[in-house]
Order: sequence, then C-alpha cells, then structure tokens
Amino acid sequence: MASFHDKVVYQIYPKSFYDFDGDGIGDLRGVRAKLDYLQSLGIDLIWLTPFFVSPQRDNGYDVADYCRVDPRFGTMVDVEALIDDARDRGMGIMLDMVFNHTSTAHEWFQRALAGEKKYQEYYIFRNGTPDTPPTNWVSKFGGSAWEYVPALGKWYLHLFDVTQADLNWDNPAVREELKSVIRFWKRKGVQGFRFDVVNLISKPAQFCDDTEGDGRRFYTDGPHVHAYLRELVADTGIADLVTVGEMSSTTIENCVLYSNPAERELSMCFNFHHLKIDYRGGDKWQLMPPDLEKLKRLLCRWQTEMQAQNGWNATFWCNHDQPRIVSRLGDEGVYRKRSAKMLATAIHLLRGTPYVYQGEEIGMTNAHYTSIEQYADVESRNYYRILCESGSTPAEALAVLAARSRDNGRTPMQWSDAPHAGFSTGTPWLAPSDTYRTIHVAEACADPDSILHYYKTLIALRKRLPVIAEGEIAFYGMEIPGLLGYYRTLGDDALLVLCNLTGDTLAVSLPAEQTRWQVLLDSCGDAPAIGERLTLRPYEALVLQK
Ligand code: TEU
Repeated sequence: MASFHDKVVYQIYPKSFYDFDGDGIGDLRGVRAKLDYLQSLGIDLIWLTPFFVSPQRDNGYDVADYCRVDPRFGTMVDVEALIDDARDRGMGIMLDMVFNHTSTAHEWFQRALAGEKKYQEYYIFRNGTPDTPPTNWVSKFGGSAWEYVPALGKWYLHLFDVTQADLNWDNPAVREELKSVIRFWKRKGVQGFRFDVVNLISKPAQFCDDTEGDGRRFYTDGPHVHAYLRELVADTGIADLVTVGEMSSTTIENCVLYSNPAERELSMCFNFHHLKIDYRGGDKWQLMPPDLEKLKRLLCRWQTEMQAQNGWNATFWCNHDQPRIVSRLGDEGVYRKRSAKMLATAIHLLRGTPYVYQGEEIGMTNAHYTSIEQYADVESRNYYRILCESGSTPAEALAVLAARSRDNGRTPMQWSDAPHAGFSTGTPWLAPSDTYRTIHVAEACADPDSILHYYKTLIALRKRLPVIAEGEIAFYGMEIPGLLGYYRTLGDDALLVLCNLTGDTLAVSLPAEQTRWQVLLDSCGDAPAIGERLTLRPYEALVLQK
C-alpha cells in the first residue's frame, strides 16, 4: 500500500489563516496556534502555501529567496517550531515549491539584469526590439507573456505576472540550484512538497507564434518535463515523501507518467478540468451555470483512466485560486450545510488523496465584494481592467469577479463572530466575507450536525475502511441527470456513493442487491427509505455499505 493513499491533506494559505501578532497578516505562529484544531480534524499533512521572502505581488508565488522566511510570516525558528509541534501531533508539513519562475526581485534575476551572462542563462531571455515580442503568447494573468528590458535589448518570458520570470530548466545549473532548495527544506524535516505549475517548466527548443491559442500547447507538459522531474526526485531523495504536482491544462496521459510509481516522478497530481465546467467557451471570465453532466463525465474519465494505468489523483474542489465550492456548485442558502456535506462526500470517497482547503470544512462562501477596491489579487485587478476595456460595464465586470476572483478563496478564515471573523485584532489585509457572523469555527464546533463534524467523519472513515483508500472505482447511473454515483470495491467490501448534485429531488433506481446494503452516511442526517426506487432529496449524498 502506498503510504499516501490513506492520508488527508489540509491546505493553509498562511496570509489568511490566523494572525498571531495582530498586524492584519496571518503568520506562522498563527498556524502553530491552531494545530490542535487541525489535529482534531484528523488530517495527516498540512500544505502551507509559500511564506518565503517575496515582494508579495502574487502573495508569495513570486519568490525572492527560497530558503529564507519572509518576516511578514515569521522566522526560521517559527518554521522549525511548527514542524516539531505538528510532528508531536502526528502531522507532517508540506511546502510549496514555486520552481517554474522566480520573482524578478530574486538575486539571480537582479544579477541577470546587471548584465551577468551566467544569470541571464537562468531565465528565458531573447534578443529583440521593443516593438515585437518573440512570440504572441499570452500571460495567464492577462497581456503579453514577454517583457522588454531596454538596457539589455532583450525580452524575458513570464507565463504569469511580469514580476514572475520563468526559469530556464534546460540549464543544468538551474536544476542544481533548485535541488539545493529541496535538500535544504528536507533537512528541516518537512514531510512533503507541492510543486507549483510544475508541468510548465520545460519550454520548447524553438519559440514560435501560436496561431490557434495563447501558446500553452507549446510549453504545457513540455518536451523534457518528465526527465527533469525524475532527476529532481532522484537527486534529492524525496521519492518517499508525499509529493504533488500542480498541473495546468494537462492530460491523463501525462498525469499517469507524473504519478505512476513505476515512473519515479511524483505521488500525485492536481488537475483542473473538473473546475472549468462553468467557463463559457473555456474562458474563466465568461460566466455560465455549471455543466453538471460534463463534471460527471470528467470525473469518471479521470478516475477510471488513472486507475487503469496506475496513476493517482489529488482530489479537491477548493484551493487558494478557486471560488468557494458551496457558492459555486452548492447552495449558499437553506441547503448550505447539506450541499457542502454532499460535495465533501463526492470528493473524499473518490479514488485519490483528498485535500481540504482552509474554511471548506465549515462551508465558507464567496466574499461577496461589491467594489474593485476590495480586491487584492493581481489577476482580478488585471482582468477587471481587461473586461472594462473590452466593453463590459464596471457592474458587469464586478459580477464576473464576484463569481471568479481568486480572492473568494483568500478571505480570512472565519474563526468566530468577533470583529474581523476572529482572524486578527488588526485590520485584515483582505476583508472577510460578509457571511462571517453566522459561518465560523466556533459555531461549527458547537453544532454536532455541522459541516465540520461531517468532515471529521469522512476523514475518520478513510482510516477505518481500507476500501476508501485502496478500493477500485466504477461509476454508477451516469445516465441519470444530476446524479454522481460510484461504487468502491476491495475484496468483499463495497460502498455505493450516490450524490444528488442538484437542488431538486432525484429519483434513482437501485439494483435489488444494493437495497439490502446498510446506510453508512447521509448528508441530510437521516436516510431515506432504501428500495429499488429511491428518492434523493436536494443535494443529498447517501453512502451505502455492503
Ligand atoms: O497557479 C497556477 C495557475 O495556473 C492558476 O493561476 C490558475 O490558472 C488560475 O488561478 C485560474 O485562473 C499557481 C498558484 O496556485 C497560483 O496561486 C499562482 O498565482 C500561480 O501558480 C503562479 O505561481
């Protein structure tokens, strides 16, 4: 049994988790202060998004020094204490390695700008004139993916913000530098690594215009990505740690290679296809109601094909880049609790390692901001301008941000109904969601029927029933609109998971044998009458056990 199949990972965005020193920015001591809470959830690993020295233009995903702690978040002593305290409670720390790019404030880039050839070769510079970028590629955050440096007469590539310069992985010296970073943190005792957009690290030998798209087809799952990952893992000795790659616009074929143990790359992959089901024409900035049947088809394909080829998925709905799942696929109103529990069931019982993102376990909602000044995210601010310039009214652009902004997932963790949601005694760097007076951890701890307690149940079940961690998956009732159904089986053990993804009742027919199975779990608290004709209530998840 692979060591990570029965694990559950909890993701923390330290900036928004808990502010210990009261400056409005969450910090490492804040995380330490909440370790008992995390332990009570039953999780195994804590993934911390970057807290390294950074200008914070992209909230730490613009790293200026991989081996130093940004003073906003604390000190190295705080990290070491956090690793120790977590270990004492049976939890490991997983760090976020942003190796596709560095901040332009990184010493390497600064030395490149100062003319040092060695460091220019750390990045992707191309000679040129100010009027013509080397290619027509588009940055993920809007605008050209190239920036001109007049003093050098060169352009540099940045797939993300202009202050996030892409590293040149074809240069062995770069790969050695990054291995040193891994070794440094491994020595501190971390238990795992998450690799940011790691399938974008290998760029093509020739750069040419993309006449069909934004350029991604040339660098996504690029030519040497598998070789580079194998080398990184082998040379740093992290094959036994838990490693997860964030894969942008990837394919199943590639994710099998990234995560099949025989390939010696990573433990598992995040992919985002199931979260693009409400992008009109594939465009995040064009709203559309979620296409639930497409969601089912995607989950079914990824689950069954990864299983067939011995790949392993990281399963998730939420992270710091995504709007909140109850707001997106569930219900913010009367069915909030029930829909959050149904969505949790759907994810936790799939084949893969589930990730819980801070606040998801209490059913936190979107931010509900109403003015552009409330947003902090560089992507949101860029796209607000782009949308307005391309004909949207400010009200229309704000409606898009309200649904799509990454800040929806970054509002302060709601600990209590105290001012600023109990997150900070200072003024939070980002305003809490307007829902914090009713949705918070203190309330969830006190309510035995809360979403929080349901998450604890799901996490505990994974430890108790090997069929969840190790069983096979097969989908059920794909033809029934609105039903996400699947079997999990391991030897004589079996589960049938039935999720009503809709806000309407749903009629489901069951095979005679399954009508005799026991009810293991129900997101409504009580179970419906089990028979060959079964009616699921709005957003009900029902789990039957053989
Ligand atoms: O995200 C990668 C990424 O592609 C996301 O930006 C995603 O495309 C976007 O949210 C959807 O619109 C990772 C990090 O998770 C993100 O926070 C960073 O901004 C990005 O890499 C750059 O490091």
